[in-house]
Amino acid sequence: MSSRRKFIKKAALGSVALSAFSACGAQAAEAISANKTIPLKPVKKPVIISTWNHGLAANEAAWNALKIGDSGISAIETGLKISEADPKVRSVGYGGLPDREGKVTLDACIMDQNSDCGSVSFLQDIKHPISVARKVLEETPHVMLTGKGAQDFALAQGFKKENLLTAESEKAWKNWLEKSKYQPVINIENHDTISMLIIDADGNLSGGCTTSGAAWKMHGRVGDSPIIGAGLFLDNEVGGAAATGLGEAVIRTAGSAMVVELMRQGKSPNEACKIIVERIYNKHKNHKDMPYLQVGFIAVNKQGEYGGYSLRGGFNFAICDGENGNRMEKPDFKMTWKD
Ligand code: SD4
Repeated sequence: MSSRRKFIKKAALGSVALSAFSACGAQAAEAISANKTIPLKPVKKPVIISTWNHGLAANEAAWNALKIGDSGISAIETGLKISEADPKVRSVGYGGLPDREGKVTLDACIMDQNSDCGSVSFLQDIKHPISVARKVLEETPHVMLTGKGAQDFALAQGFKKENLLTAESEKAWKNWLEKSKYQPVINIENHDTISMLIIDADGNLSGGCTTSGAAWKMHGRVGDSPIIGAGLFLDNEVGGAAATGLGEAVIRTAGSAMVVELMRQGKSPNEACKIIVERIYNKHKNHKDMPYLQVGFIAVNKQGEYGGYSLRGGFNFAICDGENGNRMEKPDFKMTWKD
């Protein structure tokens, strides 16, 4: 392409991008403290929704990727890598809290508008599991790679081995070792997965999840986050959903897939998330996990409506759209931690 044609194409892209992308610039990326009623009307696309406070920085990076013309899954990867690289985020990637043997083991998955997906689980010593998951999608005939096989694949793809256990996380593990009591501390103490959904300017969906999983888990434990249908699911005809919280409960109920199926039947994202949280509550109300059970879902539908709901209070998500900027919202929840 001649440089003049390239320039014209870029300039044209720029004007489309400017109109669609004017609202979520770097300056807009300030947390608006929440409790804002989530609109039931569609918001202007693109829409990026991510779990928890660290979703704000991830959204901003994903937004900037879309703005320069990257695809939805590239934007997912770019956004989630921010949390994975941040040692202050003690629940994802580098700096994640380890298992009971002091090993940081990571789970991640990614899914695109064509329902193609890639996933890694029980991956060690690789800083960006979301990028390895994307390579599984693009470079293999498979959906999931796990453990040493996932690590060998990552190394063959040019990823480097790194020690992901920071001094802070090692200290926290040593403190835990003193009593070695296993009780998952999910969604409190800031131990939180990042799950992200994007609906791009053309209305196409993509999504991803990445996590170090439950702190002090058994060595080899895999949660919901790398499991398509549990931690993440989307159908480009309908919408997408993603989870955070006690992965075992989300797997038992095929949580994210069920949220999408309810949206297919006409439920709004908020309603669909609420119905599945109620189902999880009903299945677990007499279960041994109930005292520490937390699950939260985010969802977006094809029209650009979004929502979320959690079992217990404390859950929030970052949302960035074409008209309201990047901000935090707190969805409704069923009960408090005292209930
Ligand atoms: C897991 N769902 O491994 C993840 C943990 C999580 O907020 O979401 N924490 O079970």
